[in-house]
Amino acid sequence: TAGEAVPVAQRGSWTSFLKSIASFSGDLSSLTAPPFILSPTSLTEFPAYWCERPELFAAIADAKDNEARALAVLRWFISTLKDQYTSRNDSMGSEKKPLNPVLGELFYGYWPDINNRGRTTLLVEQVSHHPPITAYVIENKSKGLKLVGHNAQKTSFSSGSIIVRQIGHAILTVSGTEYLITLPRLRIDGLWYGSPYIELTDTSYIVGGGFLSTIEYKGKGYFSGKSHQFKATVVPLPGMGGSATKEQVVEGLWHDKSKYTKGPHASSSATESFHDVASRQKEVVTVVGGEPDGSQGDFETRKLWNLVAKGIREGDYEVASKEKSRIENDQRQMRKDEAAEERKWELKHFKRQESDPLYEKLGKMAKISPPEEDYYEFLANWPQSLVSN
Ligand code: CLR
Repeated sequence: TAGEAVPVAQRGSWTSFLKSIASFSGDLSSLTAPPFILSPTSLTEFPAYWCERPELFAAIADAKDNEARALAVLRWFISTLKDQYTSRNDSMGSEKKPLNPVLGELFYGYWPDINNRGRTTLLVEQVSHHPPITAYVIENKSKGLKLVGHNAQKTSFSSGSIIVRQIGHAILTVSGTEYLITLPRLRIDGLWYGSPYIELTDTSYIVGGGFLSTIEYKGKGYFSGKSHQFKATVVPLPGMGGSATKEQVVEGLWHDKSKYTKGPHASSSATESFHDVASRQKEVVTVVGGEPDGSQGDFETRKLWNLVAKGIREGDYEVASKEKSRIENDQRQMRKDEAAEERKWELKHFKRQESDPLYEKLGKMAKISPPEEDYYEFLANWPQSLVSN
């Protein structure tokens, strides 16, 4: 039945929320949703999902040749999907509506150096509010690894589901070699019952270092009867020095296990496993304040949203919505003041660039569309508290 998972008192507002999504496309973040579906976490925290298995990230640097490195990048990428797309279901029972970051919102953290994997640092800034755009950097300096990216979403509604097209891309640099990473499309199902969950669809790409990985996503009933299926095909790019292997295929479930189904690792009598997400515990990021003394500034996400998050967690929605309105009013006032004084809000860590030559160059090799995208250049100004910690 409709709204099965919705508290009885909120069923009416859930139905009107669904109606408003259905007759609307664009920026979902601005729609008012009933309390039961609110998450206490801002979208600025989401880039941490890229590195919750830090040793798999570090392993990219240890690969012995281009082919092994392409597979290591793919393995790390696949390992992030469970955290990116199913972790709210695990921690909160369903997908929820994250807090909509304010312009200039910040999030800093790190994963410690354990077993010589190196220390990995994270920096996130909300670089646009309308539409919401989040830029981030994840760096493991001792391994020569850096991931810089930004993301935004275009949403639409189709036969009862929310379709989310991800805008933006990431560039992974491995000691001077660049990989372009594009992002899958999402379908949010389970809305009718009030228990949303994500299925990935379409195709995403990883291209660089002489190889192209094409990752196809399917839900129940395509390659098998299970949810969260993927099939990744890894091929050497023409004119990149050649490789003995023509094509390798990996298939499985992105939130669980996958194995090689074509290529040298699959041809032996015992097919090798490619990845098993459950074989490693995820490690949440350690949050660090960006102020010189290591405390959090007013725009750092956990401090900014503290009372809203507390209200949501404790079911005190009156406090939550009062605080949320206060933050939004402050924002409106800031924009007004800027307009009156003819100045613009200045980003702290990034500079927007109209086009990204790396995206164009690498994207062309894989015929990725759109052929051009903008990007946010990292100004390489890590807060001191994060560097020396
Ligand atoms: C943000 C970038 C991350 C991956 C990711 C995971 C979940 C996505 C989120 C992105 C964007 C916002 C999102 C969310 C799931 C639900 C939420 C699409 C892509 C929307 C705005 C909320 C819909 C409301 C229903 C849940 C009721 O790397």
